[in-house]
Amino acid sequence: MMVEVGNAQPFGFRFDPATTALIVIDMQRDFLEPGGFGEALGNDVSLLRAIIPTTSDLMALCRNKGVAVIHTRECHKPDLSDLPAAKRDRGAPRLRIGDPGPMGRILVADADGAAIVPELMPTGTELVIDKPGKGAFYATPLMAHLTSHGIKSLILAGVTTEVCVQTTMREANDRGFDCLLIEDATESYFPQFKAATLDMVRAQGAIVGWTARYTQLRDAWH
Ligand code: C5J
Repeated sequence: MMVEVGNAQPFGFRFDPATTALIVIDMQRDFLEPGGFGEALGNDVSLLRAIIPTTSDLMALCRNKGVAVIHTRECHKPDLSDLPAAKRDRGAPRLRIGDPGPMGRILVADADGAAIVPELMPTGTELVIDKPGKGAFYATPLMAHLTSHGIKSLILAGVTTEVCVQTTMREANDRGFDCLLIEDATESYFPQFKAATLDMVRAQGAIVGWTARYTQLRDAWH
């Protein structure tokens, strides 16, 4: 049965839970905890931690309704063969990708820092996509997985709004998915970038997709 989030922006978002998945993007210790990559880039990670409770509620809602929860992690192979020099050298952080940090090597797949924060742990059966880029479709099996499961709509959450979340949402939109971004389950180190991203996404009649608050989705989904 179709669900309509009537107060989504810029207008009502309709989806069929049977053909919908939730993608939770990069809720990793390296972005959310002190000592990780986010902090090495000079950011205040406490801003991002604030969305953990809402994201947890969103995951519980989707699990309850039988909607698949897919997680992504931005990380690289231990030999860094999937890390372009242009990415490693950008931003002049205190610690670069692959360098040893307090939580192991920064953004390397088997390091503690690349793990998803304990509060949002995937269940044993949920798909976790490791991605070397900002978008979750680039160099990953995500598209093949969504196609084989008949998914047509995506609910999105995670960090950071203007980087990996927006990139993934744009990739998904170009591939034909209807996307709803949950406003209070996504965050940026820069509040003005988050606000601008939400505006960009829903401008021009949902040119990239829709946004809604968690409670608006929950209340629409009886
Ligand atoms: C960034 C991300 N910001 N997950 N990664 O480098 O948004």
